[in-house]
Parts: sequence; C-alpha cells; structure tokens
Amino acid sequence: MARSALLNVMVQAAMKAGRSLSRDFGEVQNLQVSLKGPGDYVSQADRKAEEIIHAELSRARPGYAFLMEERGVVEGEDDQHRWIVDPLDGTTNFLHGIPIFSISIALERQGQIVAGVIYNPAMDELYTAERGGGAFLNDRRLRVSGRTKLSDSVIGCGIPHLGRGHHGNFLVELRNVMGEVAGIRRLGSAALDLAYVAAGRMDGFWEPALAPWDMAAGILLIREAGGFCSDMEGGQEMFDKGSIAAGNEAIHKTLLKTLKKPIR
Ligand code: 2AM
Ligand code: CA
Repeated sequence: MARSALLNVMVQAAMKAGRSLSRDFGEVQNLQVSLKGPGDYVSQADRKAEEIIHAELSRARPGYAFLMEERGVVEGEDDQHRWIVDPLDGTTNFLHGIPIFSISIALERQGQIVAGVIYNPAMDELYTAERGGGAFLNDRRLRVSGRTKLSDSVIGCGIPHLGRGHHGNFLVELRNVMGEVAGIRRLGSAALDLAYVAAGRMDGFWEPALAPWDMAAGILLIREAGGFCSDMEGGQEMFDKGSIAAGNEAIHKTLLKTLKKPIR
C-alpha cells in the first residue's frame, strides 16, 4: 500500500518502538515469577519506547512540538504542529503479560488532528489514518460497523479502578448500557478500543476519564472510517473534558442517550 511520507514517518516510529516493547514484553512474562515483579521494568520499557518515538519523529520533522504521556509538553519552534504520543497504552495489560497494548501517535496541525497511527505489536496490527484519506488496518480499508440497534451491538468501555475515576457514576452508566446491548467489552487500551470501533469490531465505546494521548489517533481513525466521536455530553471537547463516546452515527447517538438515562 502506498502511504504518504508523513504516515511513513509515523509508522516507522511506531514499529521501531513496537519492536522494543515486544522484546520487553517477552521479559515481563519471565519476570512475573520473580520476587521484585515487573513494575519498574515496565516503566523503563515505557520510557524506552517514548525515547525511540521522540528521536524518530524529531529527526524526521525537526521543530514540531510534542505532547507525550511520560514527558508531558515539549515545546517546538514550529507552532503549527504537535505530535500527541502514548508510547504504551494498556500499561496494566503489559504488566500482567496480557498481549493487548498499543502505541498511539497522532499529528495535530493548527489544532486539528491530521494523521494517526495505532500499533499493537503483539498482534502485529497497524492502524493508520490521514485526514481525508480513509482509515486502514494494515492494507485493508476500514469502515465502522453498520449495526443500527444497540441490542445487536458490542460496546467497549473503560472501567475505573483503585484510586481512579468516579466509581458510582460508572456503575450507573454500565447499568444503563448493559441492559440494552449484545455485549460489553473492556480491552484495557483505549487507543485499541477506538481502533476496534474504526474496524467495526466493536459498535461503540465510551470512557469517562482519558488523556489526549489515549484518544487523539483513535478519533481520526473513527472519523476516517465513517464514525462519530464526541465527549460524553455530546460536544467536541474530548481533550478538555477527558471523556469520549464513539460509534457509527446511529449507535453513537443512542449510546449518548442511554449513558445519561436517569437512575431508576
Ligand atoms: P495507559 O495504559 O497508558 O495508562 C484503560 O481504561 C485506559 O485508561 C488505558 O488506555 C489507560 O492508558 C488509560 N489510563 C489509565 N490511567 C490513566 C490516567 N491517569 N489518565 C488518563 N488515562 C489513563
Ligand atoms: Ca494511555
């Protein structure tokens, strides 16, 4: 498949970081049994992957700014462009030897996401999208699912855990959705969840507390696959609100409504 120069740069960075994460993931599986456990090792793997992506992208596009999970904001001379990077999304899975984790890289131009790459090294699945150019899984063009009824739909979500998020609110959302759908899934990598919606594997997704690096590439993938994304209030402030709801046009609309049903 012929990719643009920009996507090539992003894919190369993601795959190089992916090779590093794969090596470390193999080690994590061995470390599971050791006394100290793999926690520190995983933070190192995460930082190493971020280092690789930062080096590759800076070399190919000097001066672009960064927003990265580990380093935070890195200013650049170019005030038009910003990379938004999660070097390891699905850290808890990685730490537990579950092969569902990803690298997410997006490029923002004048505040608009114009390119996105999500890579799952364990499954060798590469998702790419460029604004106006469609979304792809490896070489295959993606389209969001065509299901229109919630009762036929598989809906992904993120579940808050110890020390994170509002557990009571989530239980209300879950109760509202679980009674209406064919199934609920929780992958543990928001970037991959969004990629799965773009691929039509899941019909919708919501998560109330995410960072821009979890969502940026996935939002573009879904839009380029013909889907819809909003914050959980239905607006376009996903980064500011930190929440997201996504799906095809029909499911996105019904999901938003269902999430907000008053408690019975
Ligand atoms: P992570 O693996 O990079 O931490 C799981 O529900 C999703 O929530 C994952 O994508 C996970 O990303 C993300 N997540 C976990 N802690 C987070 C935090 N403090 N802020 C934003 N996103 C977070
Ligand atoms: Ca993340």
